[in-house]
Amino acid sequence: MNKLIKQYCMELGFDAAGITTADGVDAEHIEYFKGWLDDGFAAKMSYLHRNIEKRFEPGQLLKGAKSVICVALNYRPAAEEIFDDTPIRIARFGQYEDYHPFIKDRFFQLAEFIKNETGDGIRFKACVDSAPIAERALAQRAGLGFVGRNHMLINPEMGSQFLLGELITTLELEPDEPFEQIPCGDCGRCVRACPTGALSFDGSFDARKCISYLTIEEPDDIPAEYNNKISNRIFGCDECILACPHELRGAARKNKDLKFHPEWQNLTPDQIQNMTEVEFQKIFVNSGFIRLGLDRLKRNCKSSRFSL
Ligand code: B12
Ligand code: SF4
Ligand code: SF4
Repeated sequence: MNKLIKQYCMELGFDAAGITTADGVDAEHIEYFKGWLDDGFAAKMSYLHRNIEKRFEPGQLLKGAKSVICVALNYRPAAEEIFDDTPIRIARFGQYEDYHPFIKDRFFQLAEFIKNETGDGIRFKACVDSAPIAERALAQRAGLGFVGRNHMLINPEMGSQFLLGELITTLELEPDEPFEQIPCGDCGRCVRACPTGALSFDGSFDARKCISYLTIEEPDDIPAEYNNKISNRIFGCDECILACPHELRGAARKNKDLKFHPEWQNLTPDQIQNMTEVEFQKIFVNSGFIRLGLDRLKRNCKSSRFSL
């Protein structure tokens, strides 16, 4: 059954799939996560303080859960799709249509496929990003990669430009071997590449300083001290990913169904400042920008940042 499921995941356009049990995540992850919250590193992401038990216990999200099917969707653009020196910079994942419904749709197809193979009675819960679930920890346990000093789940063959999703199920499946940690050792490229000092050599990560947090999650004004460090990044940041030597081997995405809009980076800050709500909805339809909203997008395009 595992082989059939993984084959079907590839047919659905995922780039890797692994299976783990629905057992709770190791206590050290819970401790690490709680310590991270206590240190204030989660900034204003209050939702991370809620549902802590669910986050580490897939069985709390689906009664009777036995297994978790973890998938990775490669979003690395091909070399010819990458534009430099654009007026604004958008993190690569943000240049695509919203990946949440995209992965969920494929999970619904996967669930149908499994039901057809096993008979009715099996139940499922599809999780992509927004569910309270420790995605990187489960993906590591399902054999998809290890967590690097940059906090990304890294697969030595793919790098880390991939998105994660989990299909929790009541079906009992043979779990894969967890991915063994590859030590980062003396390498600290991600730490040095981070424009704001959000990452530290000791492995800590402070979301309050992270450009991805400041441009996507921060609800209020962005502290002016970050202006020149954020520069023309208006949605997310990729520096700690691109600096990682594990990125060198990764191939470009195979799945071209996830709509890609690198041309958004040719919008100028002035065009965004003058954009109406109707124009915003039309340009960014079905993308992560809709959740950000036009007001915060304009905030991210403050002229003070572009003149530095
Ligand atoms: C909150 C969040 C953010 C926050 C905080 C980021 C962070 N590092 O925590 C912000 C807004 C800053 C953010 C940014 C980004 N995010 Co984000 N984010 C999430 C979310 C919703 C929760 C992550 C979380 O629980 N953070 C809390 C910290 C403590 O968890 P963690 O760093 O993942 O560490 C866990 C383990 O790795 C482990 N661990 C880590 N270090 C150590 C050390 C020790 C000693 C131990 C024991 C354990 C341990 O313990 C933790 C608990 O299990 C997940 C989706 C999800 N539901 O999981 C996506 C997710 C992690 N994000 C994702 C992405 C793509 C990004 C960005 C690359 C987007 C961008 N280009 O701007 C950046 C990357 C920034 C970075 N270097 O992490 C992907 C990552 C895919 C991958 N290959 O790893 C996810 C999985 C979403 C998805 N479904 O694909 N994100
Ligand atoms: S996403 Fe950017 S700001 Fe955030 S930790 Fe990585 S390099 Fe630093
Ligand atoms: S850049 Fe170096 S230290 Fe950072 S995650 Fe990659 S291997 Fe680890």
